[in-house]
Amino acid sequence: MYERDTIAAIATAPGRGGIGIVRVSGPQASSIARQVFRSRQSPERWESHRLYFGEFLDQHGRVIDRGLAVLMRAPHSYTGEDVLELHAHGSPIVLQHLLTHALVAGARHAEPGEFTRRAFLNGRLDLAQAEAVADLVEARTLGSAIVAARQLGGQLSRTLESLREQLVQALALLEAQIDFGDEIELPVEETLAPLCQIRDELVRLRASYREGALLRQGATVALVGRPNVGKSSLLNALLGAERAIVTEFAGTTRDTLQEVWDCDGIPTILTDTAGLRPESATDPVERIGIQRTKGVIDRADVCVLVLDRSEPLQAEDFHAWEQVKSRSVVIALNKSDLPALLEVESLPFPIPPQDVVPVSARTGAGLSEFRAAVARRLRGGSAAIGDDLVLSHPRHVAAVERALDALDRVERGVAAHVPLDIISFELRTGVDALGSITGAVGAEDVLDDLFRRFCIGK
Ligand SMILES: Nc1nc2c(ncn2[C@@H]2O[C@H](COP(=O)(O)OP(=O)(O)OP(=O)(O)O)[C@@H](O)[C@H]2O)c(=O)[nH]1
Ligand SMILES: [Mg+2]
Repeated sequence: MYERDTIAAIATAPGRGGIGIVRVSGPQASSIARQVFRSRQSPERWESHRLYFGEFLDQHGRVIDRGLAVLMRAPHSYTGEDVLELHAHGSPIVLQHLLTHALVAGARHAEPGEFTRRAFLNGRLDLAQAEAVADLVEARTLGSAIVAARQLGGQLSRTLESLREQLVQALALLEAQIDFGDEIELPVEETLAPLCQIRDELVRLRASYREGALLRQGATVALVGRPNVGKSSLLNALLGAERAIVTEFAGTTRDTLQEVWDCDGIPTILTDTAGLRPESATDPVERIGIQRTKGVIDRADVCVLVLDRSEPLQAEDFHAWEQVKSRSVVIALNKSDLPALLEVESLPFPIPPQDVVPVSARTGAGLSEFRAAVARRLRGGSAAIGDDLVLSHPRHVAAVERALDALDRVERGVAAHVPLDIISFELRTGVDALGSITGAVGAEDVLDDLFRRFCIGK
């Protein structure tokens, strides 16, 4: 367990803001409220979860701000302890002095993630939910936030708990058979029949990991092509901002440029690259740029080959295709606002038509179809999973794999008529694997690793 002292931290992001919050959790929360906050009613008599107006005091008793304070009494708070929140104006200086006063009044400065760690230790959140808090704070697109919010809401935990519960029931029946085998007339196949359905659900969850990992970890997309086809213009159009330099001269972009891009909910690093030409045709600076482009191609999850639709294909376009053809590719037929010389159907590259999208960086035409095509390629050709539950953590998918392996061994064991206690052992391995996701089993080793990812005050 943990030492039940009182912790405090500034909970809002560093820098100036409209409102800044100092958060305190632990048994001394209300006595600290009495010292740092002056209101008409003494905090000991405050109603739980109600905002009170008053003055914030520094450690010398000087008024440094006016604002609101709320006490959320245990166990109905984020941490499960008495929690005090001081809502001041968001001046970093005021917040720092307010925090200092709380520390002088008896609190200790919180470690990163310590509030959430206490929430876990007090049973307010399970491990999967605590992980979701970190994911939510870090989410870079709405899609990532929605996955994390579902996990925080306990949807994943409930599904896994229910599967684990069913495994436990099968295990109990099996153990009864081991102990009282003579008196129970139940074939082991029947006892283990529910395992089939559990396995199907676990297989579905395992398959959802690709989508979950994409939304949580993001992906990389590279814009590639010969000089002057409009790669930089396309990057600017997709971002809605003039980030890359665009000119009518071939060879404008010399170095790679990376920007964060929301690709239909998938957080993506979009890279603009130097135009590709056979290296023999280039000067030393351009050569280095092209080398970098090749490095980007090797690392990208999807390479976008940009072609200029208003011109016939050139040797350099074929050269660029050679560089990307072994990767996952989407073709952007750019400059579609001009008279077209290239058509989706007549391209000489072996690529499915749905992965070729006419666009115009100039007018913005086709950009949403383009985003959808790239997102589909990032998902390996499948559509978004929508409202279904997804696994988004490597730790979770590893546990599901362990559970599935155990169920396989159970099935093989039954077929080979191995002794029931060995089957029961394997089944228990599966139960524990699922339990490790929510922290019902063996949470200790995960805790330190997890909470290191948090910011202080969360
Ligand atoms: N009409 C039209 N012109 C475009 C479009 N996209 C880009 N251009 C023009 O094409 C020229 C080259 O654009 P860039 O974005 O610099 O091309 P790039 O592929 O980045 O070129 P490098 O950096 O040299 O490899 C510029 O004059 C752009 O204005 C488009 O969709 N329509
Ligand atoms: Mg460029």
